[in-house]
Amino acid sequence: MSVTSPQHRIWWKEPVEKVELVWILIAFAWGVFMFVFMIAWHFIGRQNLSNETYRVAPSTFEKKVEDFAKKYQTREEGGIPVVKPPAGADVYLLSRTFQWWPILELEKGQSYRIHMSSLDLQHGFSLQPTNINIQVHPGLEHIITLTPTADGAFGIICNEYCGLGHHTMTGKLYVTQKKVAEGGAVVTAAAKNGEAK
Ligand SMILES: [Cu+2]
Repeated sequence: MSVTSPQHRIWWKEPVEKVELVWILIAFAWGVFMFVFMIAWHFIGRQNLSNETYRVAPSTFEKKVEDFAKKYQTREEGGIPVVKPPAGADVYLLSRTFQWWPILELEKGQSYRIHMSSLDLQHGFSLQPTNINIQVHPGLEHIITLTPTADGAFGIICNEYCGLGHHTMTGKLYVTQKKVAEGGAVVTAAAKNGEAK
């Protein structure tokens, strides 16, 4: 049996069925509502990272990070400085092909302002195994406020394809807990950090 031709030549120009129109309007209204509601996700369910962003020249940012690393470096791992800023400090982390620099060491329960920027291409900061992601652009300094709630060693990976070495672009973030030693002195878990998991 062959397919029969439509009865009328202009078969497609029909008025929109009322039910279809209602559904289009509902879907459109829902889309508009969700667009406006995006702001609410900053407050509900801790979903979006609230951040501040400023313009910065890559060379200026590089200098800031180097000064920061020099000031608070505690040791070195594989040629990369491990930097432990004081609680509440401004913390700097730079991304470049194909590296997150330096290694950071923060204290659990303390809030830090993390400044991030890229020296070359767009990279994606992704803190593993948590669900914290932020796009990092050259020329822009992104600042997030972070309060670690768990201690241990966290991995930083790049989740924005940035070139041939993208898959090797990893970094590290240690979160240590303040401990009171037997002698009463305050030590941090960082002391045995070389082989932190
Ligand atoms: Cu990448």
